[in-house]
Formats: sequence, structure tokens, C-alpha cells
Amino acid sequence: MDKLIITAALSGAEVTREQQPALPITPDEIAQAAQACAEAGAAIVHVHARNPDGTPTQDKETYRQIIAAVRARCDVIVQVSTGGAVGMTPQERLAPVTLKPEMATLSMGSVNFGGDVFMNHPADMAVFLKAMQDYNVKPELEIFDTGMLSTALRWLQKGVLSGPQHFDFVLGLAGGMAGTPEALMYLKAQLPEDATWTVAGIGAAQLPLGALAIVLGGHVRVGFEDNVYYRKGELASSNAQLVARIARISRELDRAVATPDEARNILGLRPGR
Ligand code: KMH
Ligand code: ZN
Repeated sequence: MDKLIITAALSGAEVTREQQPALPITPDEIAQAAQACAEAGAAIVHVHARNPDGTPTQDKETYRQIIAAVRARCDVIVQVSTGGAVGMTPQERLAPVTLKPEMATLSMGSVNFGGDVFMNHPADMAVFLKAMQDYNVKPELEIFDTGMLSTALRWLQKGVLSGPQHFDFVLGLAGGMAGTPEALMYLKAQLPEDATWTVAGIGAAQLPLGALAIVLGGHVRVGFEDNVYYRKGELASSNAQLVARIARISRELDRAVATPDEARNILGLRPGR
């Protein structure tokens, strides 16, 4: 089994300071959180930019500041969001990819997202993928529901996607696939041999699905974007607290935790960018 890659999804686009007082918002706060998560065992940070008032933005300059601030503090892999927030245009969402981050997310279809619809038109998805290929950015294929995995497999069959792919199963979202072991096992069983995968359990699903992924040979995403609690009724004190718990569980299960360069090797990225 490869070493465990832990991704810290630091803030997302929707979580507020009212829901989680330790939410990082400014580039410097995001970089501080990234460093603390890297020290706790994260190899990747999944980042969303915010305006100073906390509202979500896909502004390229803000992402540039975030990437520079993170790189000044640590060697963690920066994965930018192209999901942005519900209602943003595809053009807005794609902006940070032109900064050539090491990774970016690529949602593989549309899904109801709480009370909204997270739109991903097939034509826009193809444009996003082409941009990632042109800018040499490794996509993480976001799978919120089973049809999205079918789409990714179809793209692989057609050669639209080629080579080993990295998948993220986002499970437990209101509107998406359930955050259950059965859902995870069903998705995992369909993956090509050479694929890598991580699981992002939403809310209370974060911990059990993370523990299951460690045992199954997958990787784990934790952080405030998906879950603001440490346990029922108790807010997490920081993103790093959630990372540290997963790293601890993995080591207890005799699975070592990957450094950023080890994660680059597992994911086929160039070392030490
Ligand atoms: N904020 C969600 C609507 C991503 O980062 O790629 C989409 C999202 C996915 O967060
Ligand atoms: Zn995200």
C-alpha cells in the first residue's frame, strides 16, 4: 500500500466564520493554516479564495497571493478549486488554473448542492480539462455521484483522459451520494487498476470514511470545507486538528503518512515545485 496522502480542504466557498470561528479567509490566514496542516501530516491543501469580507471569489490575483504565501511557508502541494461557489460562471471558476498550480479540482458532472444546483455542463468540463492539460495541472476528478464516475470512465475509454487518474469521492452531501461505506466500496470497485483515490466525507461521514479509506488503500481529505466538527457537538479548533487525527489513526493502523514529495511521486507530479 502507498503511504497515505492527506488533503486539507481548508475553507471551501460556503462555510462561514459564524459556523467555524477558526475559518481561514485571507491569503495569510490560509497560508498559516496550510503550514499547520503540513506539519500535522497533510501533503496537499485544497484551497478556495475569499474576499476580505469572507465571500467566495475566484479572483486570479487572490489565488496568486495564496499560492505565494503557502509556498513561502512550506512545500505542501497546492490544489486550487475550479468548483468555486454555486452560481459562478465557468470562466470565473477556471481563472486560477492559469497560475499553473500543481493540481486543480475538476468536477465530473452537475449535482444538487444543498438547496442549490452545482452546474457542470459537459462542454464546460471539457474546456476545464483542456486548460488543465495545456497548463500542465494535474486534475483531481471530483465525484459526487455515480454518474460522474461513469463519465470519467467514458472519458478514459475515449482517450479524452489518459494515464493514471486521481479521483476524489465526495460523499454525504445533501443531493449527492450517501456518506456510507457501501457507497465508497461501490465507487472504488469501478476504478481502473492504476487510479488513485481519496475520500471527502461530508460532516459526520468525514471520520468513518477516512478511517475506511486508510484500510482500503485510498487517501483521505479532511478540513473545514467538508466538516467543521471534531466530534458531535464540538467544533474542531483548527484544520490541523482534523489532519493530526487522521495521521494518528493511519500510523496506528501501520500505514505511514506521505510527505508532499512522496505524494508527488504517488500522483505522478514533478518533485519539489
Ligand atoms: N463549492 C462547491 C460548489 C471544488 O472545489 O472543486 C464546489 C466545490 C468543488 O467546492
Ligand atoms: Zn472545494
